Amino acid sequence: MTPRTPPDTPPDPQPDKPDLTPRTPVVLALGSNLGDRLANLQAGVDILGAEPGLEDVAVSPVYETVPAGGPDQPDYLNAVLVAATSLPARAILDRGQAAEAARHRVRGPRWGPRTLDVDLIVYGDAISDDPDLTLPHPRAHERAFVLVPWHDLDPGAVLPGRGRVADLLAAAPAGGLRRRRDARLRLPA
Ligand code: A4P
Ligand code: MG
Repeated sequence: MTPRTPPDTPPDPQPDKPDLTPRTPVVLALGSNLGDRLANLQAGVDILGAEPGLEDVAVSPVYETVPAGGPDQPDYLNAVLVAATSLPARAILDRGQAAEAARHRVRGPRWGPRTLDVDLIVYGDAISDDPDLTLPHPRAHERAFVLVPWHDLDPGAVLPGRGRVADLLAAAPAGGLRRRRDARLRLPA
């Protein structure tokens, strides 16, 4: 006979289940040198974090940086976001490109000015030479505007295949970078 449960009996307590979803550490770099640069970076952070999939998000201080390469163009604001994700790398790239589109980015000359650039710097220890998604980002190791804010967030960070960010930083061209203490990014709403 099936035992009858009285209607007022509470359900068996469920032991708290650990969340076993695998998470991959990710690092994204954001840059803007057109329009309201800080608003563009903030929109990038907000759009990246708007849907589930990025956890433990942290955003770096903001830096004013001299353009690297490309035509004559205004200075950039740059920042870095780190997180842990359950999403595939491609989905993160898609989110970054959706954020660029939302800020009406127009693709001009290579390394030219832009309202918002979102680059996927590192996805775990993945290494890929796919031109649509090269990992780690092929120029991150030599760019102070990526390494400095990343190091601010994680002084022990390692760039797969390249070594410790602290060491890369020592070798990267110094200068052309000024911390903007008056400009701060909020975590995604
Ligand atoms: N792509 C491949 N791998 C990646 C990746 N890891 N992350 C592909 C993001 N995109 C990746 O990108 C071109 C193509 O790269 C995309 O189709 C994507 O599938 P894009 O954003 O359209 O063009 P881009 O950003 O001009 O090209 P590129 O070569 O990625 O430029 P960089 O290296 O990002 O440099 N100076 C300062 N101070 N601050 C800056 O932020 N940024 C740049 C852009 C140049 N100078 C700068 C700054
Ligand atoms: Mg880019």
